[in-house]
Amino acid sequence: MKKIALITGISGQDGSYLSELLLAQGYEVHGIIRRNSLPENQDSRIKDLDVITHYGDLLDAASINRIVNEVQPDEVYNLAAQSHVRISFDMPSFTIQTNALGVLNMLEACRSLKKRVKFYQASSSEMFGNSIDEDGYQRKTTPMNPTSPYGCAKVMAYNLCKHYRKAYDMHVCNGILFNHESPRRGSNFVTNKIVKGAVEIKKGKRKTLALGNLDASRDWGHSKDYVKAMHLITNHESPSDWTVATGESRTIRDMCEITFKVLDMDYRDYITIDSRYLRPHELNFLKGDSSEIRNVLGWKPEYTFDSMVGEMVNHWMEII
Ligand code: F7E
Repeated sequence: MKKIALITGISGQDGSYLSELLLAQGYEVHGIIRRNSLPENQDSRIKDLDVITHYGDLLDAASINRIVNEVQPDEVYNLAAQSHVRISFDMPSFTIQTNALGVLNMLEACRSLKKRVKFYQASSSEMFGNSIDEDGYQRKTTPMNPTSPYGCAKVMAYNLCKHYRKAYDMHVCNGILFNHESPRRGSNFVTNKIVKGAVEIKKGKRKTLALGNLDASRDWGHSKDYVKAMHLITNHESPSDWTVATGESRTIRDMCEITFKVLDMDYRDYITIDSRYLRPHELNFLKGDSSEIRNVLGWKPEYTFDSMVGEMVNHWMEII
C-alpha cells in the first residue's frame, strides 16, 4: 500500500522539494493550497509534479478537518506559514494566527483521526532570537527568546507540538531548521535577493541593489538537503525535536562578497543601504549545532555554501 503524505505549504520552496522526495519514494502526495487571485503564480513550483491539491487554509478549521478526513494521511508535514520575518512586524496578527493557531487547527484535525498520524512541524531557528550557548552555537536546549512576531508564533507552535505529543501520545515532531535556500527561494529573502540583483547588475538590467542590515549572520543550508531531514525526523521511531543546520555562519556582507565575486564584480560598487529593509528588532547571529541528527539519524548536507550559491547564480543567469 502506498503511503499517503499531506503537505501544507506545498507550493512553497520546501513543499515542492519535499513533494519531489516523497514522490520518488512512492508516496501518494496531497497538498493544501490557498485561494489566490493570481492562480497562475501559485503552483509554479509544483505544476509538473504528480501531486493532488486541495483548497484550504490553516485558519479555516472546517476546511482543514475536511481535508485531513478525506485524505487520511499517514504523514502530515506542516510547512504552511507567513514565513517572512520582516513582514511579520507589518502583519503581526495574521502571522500569529497562521503560524500558531493554524498549527493548533492542524493538530486538532489529526487528533480526531482514528489512525496514528506522523506529524512534522516546521519549527525555526528564529525561535532562539539572540540567545547563544557559551560555545557559540544554538541547539534545541538553547533558551528561546524570539525577536519577532514570527519567532513568537513559532515558539507557541513548537510548544503546542510538544504538548500534543505528551498529552495525547501523538507522533508529533519538531524540526528546528536554520535558514535554507535554493533557486526556488522567494526573491524577497536575502540570499535570492542578492543573487538575483547581482545577476541583473551583471546583465545591465539595474545599477544598484538596496539592502538592510549587512552585519547579521546566518547559518544557510540548501532546502533540498533540509527536506531530507524532515522525512528522517518524521519517520524516526520515537517522535522528538531536532536541530538542522550546517554549523557555519556567514554575514549578509559575506554573502554579497561571495556572490558578486562569482560574477567578477565587487559588491562595494553596487550595494546601497535602505532603512526600509531594517527590522525593529534584529536577530544578530545564528549558528546551529546539528550533531544529534547527524549522529542518530545519519543526516548530513550534500551542498556546500559555494555549491548552493553557484546553483542559484546559474539559475538566474539562465532566466534573466
Ligand atoms: O533575512 C538581513 C535580515 O529574510 C536574513 C525565513 O525562512 O529563516 C528566514 O528568516 C537576514 C536578516 O531570512 C535584507 O535583516 C539584510 O538578518 O533572508 P531573510 P530570516 O529573517 O533569517 C528563518 C530560519 C525562518 O524560519 C524564516 O521563515 O538578512 N537582510 N538586507 C535582509 N533581509 C531581507 N529579507 N531583505 C533585505 O533586503
